Amino acid sequence: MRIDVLTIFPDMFAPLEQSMIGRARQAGKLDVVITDIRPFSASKHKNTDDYPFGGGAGMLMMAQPIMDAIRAVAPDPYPGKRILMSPRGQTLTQPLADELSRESSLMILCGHYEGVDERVIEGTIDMEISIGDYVLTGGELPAMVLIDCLARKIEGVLGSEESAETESFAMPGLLEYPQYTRPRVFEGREVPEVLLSGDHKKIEEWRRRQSLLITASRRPDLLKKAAISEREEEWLAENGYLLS
Ligand code: 4F9
Repeated sequence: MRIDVLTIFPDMFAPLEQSMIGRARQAGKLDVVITDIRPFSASKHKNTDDYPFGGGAGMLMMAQPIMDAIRAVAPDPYPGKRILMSPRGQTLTQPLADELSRESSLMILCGHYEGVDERVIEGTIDMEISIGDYVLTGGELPAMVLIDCLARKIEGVLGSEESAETESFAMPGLLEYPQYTRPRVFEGREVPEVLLSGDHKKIEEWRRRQSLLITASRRPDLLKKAAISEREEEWLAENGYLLS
């Protein structure tokens, strides 16, 4: 997958050189190209922002530098989706990430200041994506969240064990059960006995029930969409969690 990122802060994308994403890029499984918008500015001082017509607080990203940057990196017609990270976009969910992961090319524009000249959006943006209902200083961190979410869907980016797990816990699903590693006792806290029993059927049942309880208590909204049996629903009710 090829991802073009347009930003006025290219150095913010250093985290994408680390860890699994860094390795995926090194291995040629993921091609992320960061383009600095500023050199495309036609103004003497390479400005990328200006005051909004009609007044109001803050500055807007100007159309010209962005449009010229897009024309430089994105073929026309564009073979994938051109995305603006924006609080007014559709919320990023696992199903949306799954859908986007099937594209061969994506372009991600990182908004800044108080927004982007609307004519950029009309002319070149296919979709706006938000990572949640909060305001940030810019779209760079949201872009990295989206890229991370897409990268782990690419074949060979995750270890084989992790990818297998992804399938059974794909969102919207149940939240993860508690996990423990050595030592058996840490600062007086013991690992639940069942996990040391070697009885795999019992362990699976314990884990499933823990997932059900944690999801029912913290995210009952997820539980309504999850595939759970009638018996499990009854068991949850016995434990004080009634699904309406
Ligand atoms: C973008 C917030 C996507 C949430 C961009 C300020 C943003 C954002 N999701 N906030 N610029």
